[in-house]
Amino acid sequence: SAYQYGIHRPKGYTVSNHYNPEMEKHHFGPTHPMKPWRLTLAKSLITAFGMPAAMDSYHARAATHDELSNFHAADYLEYLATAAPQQKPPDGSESTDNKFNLANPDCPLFDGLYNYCSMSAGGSLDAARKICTQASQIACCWGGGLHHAKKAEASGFCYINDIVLAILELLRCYKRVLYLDIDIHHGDGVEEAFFSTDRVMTISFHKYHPETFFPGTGGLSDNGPKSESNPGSHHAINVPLNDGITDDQYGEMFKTIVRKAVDSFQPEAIAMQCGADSLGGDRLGKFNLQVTGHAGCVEFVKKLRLPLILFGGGGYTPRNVARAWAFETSIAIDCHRKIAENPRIPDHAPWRAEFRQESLLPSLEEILGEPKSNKNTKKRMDEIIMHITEQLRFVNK
Ligand code: V1P
Ligand code: CA
Ligand code: ZN
Repeated sequence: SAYQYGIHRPKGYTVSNHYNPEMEKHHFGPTHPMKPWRLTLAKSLITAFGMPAAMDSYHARAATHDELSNFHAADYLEYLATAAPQQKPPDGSESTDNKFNLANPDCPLFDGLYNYCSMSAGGSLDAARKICTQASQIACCWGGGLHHAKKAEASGFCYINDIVLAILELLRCYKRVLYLDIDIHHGDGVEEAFFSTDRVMTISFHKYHPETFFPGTGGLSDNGPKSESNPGSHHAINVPLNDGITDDQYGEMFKTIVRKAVDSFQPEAIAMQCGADSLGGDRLGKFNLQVTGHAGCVEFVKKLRLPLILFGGGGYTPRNVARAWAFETSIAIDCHRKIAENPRIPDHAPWRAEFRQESLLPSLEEILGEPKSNKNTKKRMDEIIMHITEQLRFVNK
């Protein structure tokens, strides 16, 4: 099918894909929204359209305990590696589980948890190393992107922060790294990890509604600890959005803000979390983005021609998550125009019936049912851009 679609290696640069299919076998529990099986569907589309012919595919190894300890606390890792699945905290009493925020409905202890986490991180670390040695110019790790994990705490379906680990690796060879996060949730774990350095700028776009929407952080004026002595001051950018944002509005915000940030910060590499829960019809998300709108952000970033890692992240309607990450892979290898011309999912795609519509790029109505009403005003979007423009005055490199 690579032949059928005319898919070949892009000229002048190399793309790599870092993935361990063992990840698919892990289950958070029957009612939990995080389904590693969405990775199976993404793989189905990527292979059915013949994309592996155009990139270097690496079987991601598991990250070592030592590698994980570059960010995470030793006692937390120790506990993650040894905690028994389904362990219930004793009634009413404080337990170790509470200390690390484990064994709650968001972050259950499941069978093989430590393996799952270390494979996710292994892929992201491999990706970062290929970017460092310039063996790849774009590296994809759709099994990564777990942006909420903290140094010694699990949070929001994330246990190990593979993104922080990968950025730490990038910082060995690049002076400044820009982190972009289009998951519908605030990228709080990554933001916090780099609060005190001016070598990483973080920008998260997210739904912000502190009382009702997880994690409740990431307001427009939350730009990290501000002090004369903190070089990281002003380097955390937040774009708080409301329900129902559309492709046009989101794309405009994304391009305007990223363009300005790149001009001021002058990054040498980019790490981008592509959480697909910002798509319309997501089980947890509330935005109206289509696959083409979501992927338009990736295309814009690719055109900056900086070394780039693409991570997965959230995404809770598996068939659409798979569509987004497959189409974004096609952008990386520059065959998205060919695929958009004939987006019909090939007959031989594994699990084809699971995709419901035949198209890789179904319309908003097809993936959404009813679109959410758009609660984002032009006035508020302008205020956000104004605030960020002011903030960036402090960041001239
Ligand atoms: O809202 C919460 C917690 C529960 N409240 C006490 C606060 N948790 C959310 C977590 C969302 C995590 C998103 C992760 C990511 O950014 C990156 C991978 O996408 C939550 C939700 C929700 N609707 O926001 N947890 C659950 N739903 C949930 C539902 C069923 C079973 C387990 C968890
Ligand atoms: Ca985000
Ligand atoms: Zn999310």
